[in-house]
This record gives sequence, structure tokens and C-alpha cells, in this order.
Amino acid sequence: MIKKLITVIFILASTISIGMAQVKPPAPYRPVPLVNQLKWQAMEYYAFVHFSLNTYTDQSWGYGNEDINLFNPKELDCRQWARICKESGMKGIIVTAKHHSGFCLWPSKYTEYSVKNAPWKNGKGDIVRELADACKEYGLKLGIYVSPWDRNHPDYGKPEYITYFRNQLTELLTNYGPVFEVWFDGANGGSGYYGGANETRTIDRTTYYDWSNTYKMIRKLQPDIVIWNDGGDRGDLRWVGTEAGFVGETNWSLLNATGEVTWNMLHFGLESGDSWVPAEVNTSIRPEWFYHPSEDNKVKTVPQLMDIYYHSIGRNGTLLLNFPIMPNGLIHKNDEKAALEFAQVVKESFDENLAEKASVKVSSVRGKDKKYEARMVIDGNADTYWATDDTVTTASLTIEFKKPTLINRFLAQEYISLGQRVKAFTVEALVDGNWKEVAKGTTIGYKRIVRFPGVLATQVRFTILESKSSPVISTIGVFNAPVFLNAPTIIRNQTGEISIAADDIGPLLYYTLDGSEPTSKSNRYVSPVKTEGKVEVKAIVFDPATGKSSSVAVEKFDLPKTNWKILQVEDSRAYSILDGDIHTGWHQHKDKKMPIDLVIDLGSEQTLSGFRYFPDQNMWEPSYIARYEFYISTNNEDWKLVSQGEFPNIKNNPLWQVKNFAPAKARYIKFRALKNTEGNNETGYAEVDVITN
Ligand code: FUL
Repeated sequence: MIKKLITVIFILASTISIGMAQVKPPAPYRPVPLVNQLKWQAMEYYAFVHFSLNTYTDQSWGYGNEDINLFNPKELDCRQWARICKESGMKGIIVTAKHHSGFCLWPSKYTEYSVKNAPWKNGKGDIVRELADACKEYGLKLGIYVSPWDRNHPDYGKPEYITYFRNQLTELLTNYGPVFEVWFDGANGGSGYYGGANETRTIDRTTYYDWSNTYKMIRKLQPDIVIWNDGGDRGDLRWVGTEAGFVGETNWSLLNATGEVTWNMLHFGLESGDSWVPAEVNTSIRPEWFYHPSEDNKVKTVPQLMDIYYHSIGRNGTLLLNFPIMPNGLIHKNDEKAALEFAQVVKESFDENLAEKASVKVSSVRGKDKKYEARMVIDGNADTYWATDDTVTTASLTIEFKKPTLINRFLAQEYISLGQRVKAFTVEALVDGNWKEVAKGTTIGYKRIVRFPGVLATQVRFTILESKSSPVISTIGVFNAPVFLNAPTIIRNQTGEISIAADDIGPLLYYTLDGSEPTSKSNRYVSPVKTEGKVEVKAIVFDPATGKSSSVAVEKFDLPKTNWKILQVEDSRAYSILDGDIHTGWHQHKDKKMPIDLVIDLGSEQTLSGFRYFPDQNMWEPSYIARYEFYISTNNEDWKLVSQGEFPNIKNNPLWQVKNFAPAKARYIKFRALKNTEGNNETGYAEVDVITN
């Protein structure tokens, strides 16, 4: 009897202890982020401000000899910068404490080329100090951009400069409180003032700065910092290979610690990388980084900014958005307006996670332990997660709504403290009883958001198709974000194919080719449409979820340029001026001198009555043709001048320039540039077209 009792007690005890046995969390899948990188990643969105002496000379890069007396921002107010950033939902501000010109926004004791010798506040001012104070007041973190390249310093290129550079870094990282990020621009070496030497100096980017010792010094001064470096040793973060505001759809937060870094590695990360080096997407709210009055009307629009959002934060990156500061020391009202409206749309898009009101089920749970079950992805806690057993690398999660629910965005987050794992996933929606794939993707990482046309779904299924190791998902979200119903853009390429695009991925596109008004009953646009001859395309954006349409976009295309040849030019990139896309352009070689001709064979004789020119928008080398002559010929020998004159407001408004002339037959055209807006020999074209009778 006693023996029996002991056995029962033993069985009971062991059952209880099994029930309470802790299921171990998934082991980290290395490499994993450092604490500093985790904190930085969670910031998601922060600002750049570009301000320097070259703000006063309308330049992109100062040469290093700009007159200090120009620096007098009479209305400077770093609290205005901080307020705008805070209201925009940003978490920090990185300031160009020293840009390539070498001019310092703080009174460095190691140079005379700083605010201390400027008329501003009689040399008593310190912009880094004012910004540090403003950031503190607004609860923002401070970041510092210090250009390793210094076009002012006489010692640049010599070992002595490294001491100077480190002394300056020490000042910046000691005197202004905590600094979350330090930014070392990759532009390095070249022509400069260099204390009056006015010469070109080159350095070896891999050795000159002795980065490893500089890094040690930085980490000692600021243990919580992250280092961005595009110029030498791998830092804690990486550039994404473009300043246009997007990282690859596949985005691994990994690189190798040593060895070559190709453009692809920057843009997509390196799946097999041995180090955690996540992506920071840097772009400006205007075309340029520094302020240029001519760009006051070129501030990015909300749809453009939203696109950047989905292509940066929505693709496992952070977003570093730049505000150029005006000569008066303030952010322009147009930039402020765009940033605040952008923030509003982000808020409206992601405020309500519809998954939180639904029930969530998963294909399997790690050790069947409640700690890793499905609802962890909607508990609002970034530190809890849904996980599976170690051997599981495909899994699915299904969200069941109480009633059909309109959705157009899906969000997923991996618990990256344990590494980045997912390689491929799909999102399906149950619509009218049928499963339909609405989106698919590759990597997830810290955060991934996919867009799709609105659907009225009763369920959503997220399937992880492939993962490096068992998936660990901390957050899932489904949203019904506002969609933009701006009229679409319509382009035709050289072979006559029409492409139609909307600002937003949500809505659908419909078009007509016969001049009739498009409706949601017209042709649905899904892929480029081949057209012949002259054609008038009308298109709308239509949101099936609301039944609303955009205004109608209309484009009239002349004859396709199928057989056009650009003569006397070897460069195949020249054909981008015939591809119908105003965002791609080409410049004639710099060694040419005005007048510069562009000669095109149209392939057959036509009756011409005009031409159109769209200047290249390349912000680094403005090259809009301002005075021109236009010739036609039937044999490429005898030329007839049919139009000449100027494109009057092209500098401020570089859009389509249309010129008509008396109809005449021709097979060849010669577009001669006599003068550009910059007074140099740069000649850029985004598109060139003719008007036939
Ligand atoms: C570039 C620099 O050359 C630009 O002037 C700007 O500072 C940008 C953020 O980085 O490489």
C-alpha cells in the first residue's frame, strides 16, 4: 500500500514537473545585432540637416576657401528644426558639424575656419550646442556628421591631419552629451583649397584614417554610439548604394567584416555575411542636400515620401531624411509642410492594426509552449514572439476577422536579437471564400511592409516559405492605409510600349487608346501595352475598395521612335533620351565645347512641325539647354534651320519645352545647344521628341 502511494506521488510529481518544464528559447542564429544596433534600428526614422558655408554660395560642396563672413544665419533657430523633426515622428537629428569644405559649425579650438570667426553672434555662436540643447528639449537624439575629407585644411593628405581629425572628433563626442550616430561621408580626396595650396590631393581610403584606432577612440568616448562609414573600415551601419531613398527588396542586415563590398552587397546586404551591418537609407526631402532657392518647388510630395517610407522602413532599413537649412538658419515652410503631411499619412496608415481585433492561429508552436504562441505577434510587445521548434523552417499564421475587413498592407517583424532568418514569404487573403495571393516577399528582418490593392478579406494567411532557421516573429500587422488617387503617369518607350504607373500600389489602373474617357470598365492595365503610330492614351487610378477614381491622365504620343538612331555617338546610354522616361537622362561628353549637336536619324522621312525637349534632372550636373537651334535634313548633309531661340524659364521650371515650326519633310534632325543655364559645356537631355504634322 505504502509502496503504491509512493509510486502515485512519484508519477504525479513527475507529471507536474514535465508540465512546468521550461521550453528553451530559440538559440541565436548568428550574426546577431549589438545592443547599440538594436537601439538604433528601433529609432526607424530620423533627420539629417545640411548647413554650412556653402549654403551661402548656392553650392553642393564648398571648396574650402569660402568667405567666413558670409556665415550669418540671422534667424537661426535649432528649436524650429527640432520641433519639425519631433512633429514629423523622427527620433533624432544628425547635423553636418563639418562638411567637405572644412567649415565647422562649432567653435573648434583646432581651426580658425569655424563659426568662431563668423559674424554670426559675433563669433560667440555654436550651432552644435544649440542643436544639442534643442534635441534635449524635444526628446530627440543628436547625431554628428563629420566629413573625413577637409578641403580647407593645409595638412589634408598628410599624417598630421589625422591628429586634427581625431581632435575634432574628441571635441564633438565629449562636449555635447550623448551622440547616437557618427557619420563619415565616403567622398574623400580631390581638389581643394588646402590652406591655399589649391591642388588635388588623393589619399588611400583603406589606410589613411587608421579607422580601427579612430573607432576605438570613438567607442571609448561614446559607448552607445553607432558608426556609419562609407569610406573605409566597416562601421556598424551601411550605406545602401543610392541617395534616392530605397534599399533592395531583399535586404539582409549582413556583410562580411573584411573584403570587398560591391554595390549589390550595399543594396541587398549579403545573405552569407559574417557581421551584422544593417542598412540606413539616406535621402533628401529636396533633390539636393544643401539649400538652393531654385528647389523651393521641388520638395518631395507626400506620395513620393510614402514610397520612400515603404522602400526604406518597410524594407528592413532606417530612414535618414534630410532638411536643407536656408541661409537665414531655418527649415523652409514647404519642407515643413511636406514632412508633417507625410507624418500624418504614416500615422493614418499604421495607427490601427486590424490583426489585433482578430483571432490568430499558427501551424505550430515551439514546444507547444504558451510563451511562443500566436498571440505574441499582436500583443504590442516587441520582446515577445511566436516561434516554432528548431527543425521547422516553413510555417504559417492565419488571421481570422470577425467580419469581412478591408485591408491593403501587411507588416511583419522578426525578433532580430536572435538573428535574421526568413528568406521568402507570401501573404494570401480569403476573399469570397477563395484564397488569393496578394503579396509576396523575400527578407523580413526588423520590419517588412508590403502593399497590395485593397481586398475585403475574412482571413489573411502569412506563409513563411523558406527560412535559414526556425522563424521567430515578434509582430504581425494588417492595415487599411489611405491610398493616393493622383492621376497616373503614362510613358511610351522607344519600341512603342505604353507603361502606366500610379503613386500608390494599392489601386488599380484602367486606360483607353481611342480617346474615350476611361472608367473601371475600360482595359485594366497590368503590363506594358504595345502601340503603333500616333496614339492618345487616357488613364485613371481606381480604388476598388472605395469605388473612387483619380482624375484622368492624358498623353498624346507622336510616332514611335522604333527606328531612331542617335548619330555620331558611341555611348549606348544615350538611348535613354528616347526611352520615354523623364527620370533617365544622358549628358554629352564634357570635353565637347558649345555649340554641341545632337543628331538623330528618324529612320524614315516624316513631315515635321515641331520638337520637344525635356532637360535631364541630374542634380549634380545641372545642364539645361537655354539657347538652341533646331535643324532638319533629308540627307544628313543639307541642313535647314527651322527653329531657334531660348527656353526662357527652364532653370526654374525644367519641364517639357515645346517648339513648333512650319511643316517640312525630313529624315534627320539636329538639336544644337548654344548655351546652358550654367554657362558651361554640360549638355543634358532626359527626352527628345519630334512633332509630326
Ligand atoms: C554625400 C555628400 O557628398 C553630400 O554632400 C551629402 O553630404 C550626402 C549626405 O553624402 O556623399
